[in-house]
This record gives sequence, C-alpha cells and structure tokens, in this order.
Amino acid sequence: MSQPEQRRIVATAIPGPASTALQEQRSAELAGGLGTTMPVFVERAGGGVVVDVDGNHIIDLASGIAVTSVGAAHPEVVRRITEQAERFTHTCFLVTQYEGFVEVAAALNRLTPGDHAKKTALFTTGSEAVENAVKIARAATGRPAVVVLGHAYHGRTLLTMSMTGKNVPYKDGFGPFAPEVYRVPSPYPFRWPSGPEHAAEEALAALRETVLTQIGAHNVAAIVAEPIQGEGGFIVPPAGYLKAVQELATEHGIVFVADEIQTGFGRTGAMFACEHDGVVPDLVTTAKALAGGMPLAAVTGRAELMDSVAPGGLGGTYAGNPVACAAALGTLEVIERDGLVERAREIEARVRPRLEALQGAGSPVGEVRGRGAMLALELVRPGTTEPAPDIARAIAAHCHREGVLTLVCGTFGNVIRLLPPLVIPMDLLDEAVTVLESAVAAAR
Ligand code: PLZ
Repeated sequence: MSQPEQRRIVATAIPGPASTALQEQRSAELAGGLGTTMPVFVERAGGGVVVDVDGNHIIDLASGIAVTSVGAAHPEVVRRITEQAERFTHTCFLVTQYEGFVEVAAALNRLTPGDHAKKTALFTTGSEAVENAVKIARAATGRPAVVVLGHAYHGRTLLTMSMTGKNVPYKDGFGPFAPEVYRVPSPYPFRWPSGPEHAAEEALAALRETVLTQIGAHNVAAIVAEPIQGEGGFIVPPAGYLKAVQELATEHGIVFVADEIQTGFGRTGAMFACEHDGVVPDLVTTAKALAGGMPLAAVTGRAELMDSVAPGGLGGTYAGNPVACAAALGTLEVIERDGLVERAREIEARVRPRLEALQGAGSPVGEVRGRGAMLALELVRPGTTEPAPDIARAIAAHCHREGVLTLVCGTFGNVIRLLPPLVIPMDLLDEAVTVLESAVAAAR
C-alpha cells in the first residue's frame, strides 16, 4: 500500500461525523482515565499525514509523541515487520532466542554516545526502560537513592510516576509513591527566579546540596535526567549544566542515566541529545522512535554496569519482541541511510525563524526553544512570564480545526510542541507553520 496523499485536506468539520459517531461508543466502552488530544479516529497514516475516517488529511506535527520519525508506515519498516511476522511473532527471548534482538542491541551499542564497551537490554515501554535503568544502577552500586529533576517525565509505573515531576494528571490519587526518589530544581532558563544566566550555577549548587548533604553521595545510585525535558515543556538546559551533573556523578560513583526516550534517534539534530552537551552517560534509556511505531525500549550502557545484574534479573514476556526488533532494524537503517539526523537540523532551520517572528510586543509567545525537530512555543500573558494554558489550548484547537495536529505540553500546560516526522515533506511543514501562525494571531 502506498503512502497517503501528502496534502492537507479538510473534508469535514474536525472531528467529522464518522469520528463523532465512534467517539460515542468510545466514551461508553473505555475507562474515563484515557485522554485523547484530538478526538478523530485514524484510517491510515504515513509520511507527514494522518488520514481520519472522514477523509481529512491532517498534517502530523506529533509523530505519535516522537515515535514515528520515519513516518507511521515506512515501506522499509512495513516490509521487515511483514517478513518477520510471517516467520514468527513471538518466542519470548527468555525461552528461546532470535538474532534480531542481538542485532538491535549491537546497533544501540554502536550508536549511543561514547566509545567504551557497552551492552544493552531490551524492554517494551519507555517506563520499563527507566525502571530497569534504576534497577541496574541499584544493583551496580548497592545504593538506594535516585535523584531526578523538577519538570521531569519518566513514565506512569509506580517508580517512574514517582520520578515524574507533575502531579495532575500523572500522580493525582495514585500514591503512596515509591521511596528514595529525590528531586532537585531543573535549570529552566525562562523561569529561573534570578534570571537565565544564573540557572546552571544555582541549579548545580542545589543538586550538590541535595546529593552531598541531604542524601549523602554514598547513598545515591543514580541521577536520571532528560537531556531536553519533553513532557515538562521542551526545556533545554543551559550550556555546561549536563556536563557538570555527569562530572559530579562520576566523582561520587553515581550512575548518570540520560533518559533519551523522547529526544533520541535524530530528533534533536544529533543522534542523541546528550551529544549537544558533549556528555557521555553511563546508561541511556531509549524507546519511542527506536522501532518506527512498534513497542520497543532499551537500556544501553557501560558493560560492567549492565553486567552487574545476575542472570534472570532482567526480562519480560514481550521484552524485545521479534516483530518490534525487525521494525527497529528497519527504522535505524532508514534514519542512517536517509540522513534523518541532518533532516532534523534542516527542519529547525526552516521552522525556527518563523516561530521566532511570532514573538514581540503584545505577543503571547514568551519563548521559542528546542533543538532540531523538537521545537516549542511557551505561551504567557503578554509582557510577563505568567503561564497562559488557555491560550495554548486555543492555539492547539485552532490548528486541529484547520487540519494540523499539534500537542500541548509543559508543567503549566502552556507549551505548544512541534514533533513532525523527520520525513515530512517541507512544503507540508511550511503549510502547517502557516496555520500555526494564524492560530497565534487569532489568540492575541
Ligand atoms: N521518558 C522522557 O517522554 C513518554 C508520555 C505520554 P512510555 N512520553 C510520552 C503519556 O502521557 O503517557 C516518556 C518520555 C520520557 C519516559 C517516557 C515513558 O515512556 O513508553 O510511555 O512508557
């Protein structure tokens, strides 16, 4: 089957009648805790377009939350999935083995930052990868504590929810939380009380105080950080911050874990976002874009750390499913062969100047930030830093009505984030930004 036509088509109101009818059944059948950004039902998707059951061709600026970097139906990924599914869909790697698992591990050992000896374990979801990185760090160090940042997002399981920095909707009513999780301020330049120029230094002082005084470094197993905070609002740390965190960790025998689940595989204009800061993490967690839409996650890191868990200590029924591994091998081949890391930088060069032009006197766009094809607008009351989640919602709703799929994020719900597939045709991207511009203008 070929890709859907790479064109924006607004055929009906969005959502249209077919989606609206399905929505009624959805609401009757599904648990109320499952949210949806855009209440349309998808018929097919690929390239830079999502086609709904009413025939609307929606420009995709979400990639299923940074997953379908190669598109939602890349022919190379589909071919490999089909070929693998015809041979076998599952054995459980803990029962009998297959080559794809080993090949994905080898690819991750090669691609992740640093030229030290590395090993990999595969899992199914990003939350599971983070959870296992902590298990590995605890086993390797014999220490209990985990240090995380404000505005962090690490998942929805008990441990990773405890590591996540935002209460509603992720944690509210779900306690008690996992113990031994400590939070330090994220150096969020736009919101740093004494000004962005002090963010790195003061955030590091707070980290040192927490690690050395409150917890005691000899009790800290891991410091876990997203190199660019995703759900928290596409917060780019100030230059030098991550490097200093890594050095503090190394000095005290603490495992530095980079959660690259949202930032990995070219998204930020480098294969991994840590590379922008010259940081080589001890462990890297990946998921999302790794397998072109199939559920697959990984922990990759220093061989001696990865080997500190006794045989049988890591696993999962579906961990490293063979169809997901086949998809990952296709995805990684496409990312490397088609220069998609470079493409993310081209996307930034194309989009960022237009987003920056939306700032200025009277504008609700307080800041434009991000890297590569991970770009965001933070919306505020004009002339202040007071968050304006209502304006962000209005802009997203305008885009949705016009057939452009944008996502809102941020601790204060006031950030519009752009995560287009890296393969999106440039003319479609330009058109989506034009719609976004008119949405911002209408919100003023
Ligand atoms: N770490 C950095 O971004 C997932 C969450 C969507 P899973 N982000 C999207 C939602 O609201 O559930 C994420 C992430 C970072 C970990 C995760 C968790 O990955 O595959 O959703 O478990």
